Amino acid sequence: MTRRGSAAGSIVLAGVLASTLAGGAAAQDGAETPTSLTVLCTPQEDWCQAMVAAFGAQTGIPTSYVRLSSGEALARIRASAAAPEFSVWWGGPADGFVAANAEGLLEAYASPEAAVVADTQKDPDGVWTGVYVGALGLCSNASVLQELGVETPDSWDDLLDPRLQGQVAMAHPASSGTAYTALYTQVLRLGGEDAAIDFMKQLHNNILQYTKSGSAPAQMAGRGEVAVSVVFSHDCVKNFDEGFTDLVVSFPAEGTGYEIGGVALIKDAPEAEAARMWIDWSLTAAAQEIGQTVGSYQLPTNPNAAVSERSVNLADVNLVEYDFQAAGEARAALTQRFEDEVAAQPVE
Ligand code: S7P
Repeated sequence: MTRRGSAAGSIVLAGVLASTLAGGAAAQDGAETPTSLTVLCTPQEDWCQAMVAAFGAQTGIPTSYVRLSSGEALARIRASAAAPEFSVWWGGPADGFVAANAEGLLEAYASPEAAVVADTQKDPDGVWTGVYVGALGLCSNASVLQELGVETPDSWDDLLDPRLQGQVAMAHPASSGTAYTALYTQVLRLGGEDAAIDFMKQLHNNILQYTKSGSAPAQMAGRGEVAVSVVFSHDCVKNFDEGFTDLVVSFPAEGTGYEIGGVALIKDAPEAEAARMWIDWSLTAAAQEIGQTVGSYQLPTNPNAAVSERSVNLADVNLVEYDFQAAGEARAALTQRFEDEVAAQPVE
């Protein structure tokens, strides 16, 4: 089921009726119900819409959102730090939250609902809390691969095949949390930033385009514009289900990265009470089951939430030991290196 709102990018749910203030979304005792909430939302547009609609209906708080990729979100929070535009940031890999926190842009909030979330999926100081998990995969167009005579890739090195020149798409790590996960995965599997940049330089020869948003490359593969895209596997599944039936997911056998999608309170949030209510609610099982109603099959962090059969089974995937703190701290310098040493260079 896909629910769509009236406007792309931002919607306001004016005049929604309050139902029960239950399930992790109650105003504090004696406090008046907040009058508005603006969410900075990083996952897919239809998931953002479904989330704000459900939260608004449950709490009676008119809730709006702006959808931005991780790097753009970080830049917007930074730019509006003196008078924050948003109160809560929901979604996007946790290393983006670590990077924001390093700049003093977030405020710790240890939600009582976070107790059920594994310690490995939340910041020990309550700066960010995991709301979903997803694995980085390769999303290929089977027909295009067949035309090229190339097998479905199941290794990072398979992407360097000269027959794939101009046939690979991924996002730019500066704008996209997905692509930054891909870049930092190379650091972890190859043992350092220099080796990661070297790998990306080789891959650059096969890249058709670096997109702004992390999921756009899956659509490019779906349309047959490229043979392979580097995306979170759930974004490949979503595009398959939406009609791009040539798509096939695979995982690099030597190890792939993963994300913990986070939620955090923005420093000096203008709607701090409503933002805390959003955080509490987004950690409940009911809220974490909304994604699958719009074809977003990230794994919930609340162990009581139902898991879709369309979600990846992480036990089947060889994951690198992703260090979100180190990845977040390295983000600014490493994305600059990527821009200077990889993206800005001509194809050899
Ligand atoms: O589409 C859902 C999702 O893949 O989007 C988030 C992603 O980081 C946002 O897009 P960018 O790569 O453009 O930043 C993921 O957290 C989420 O799983």
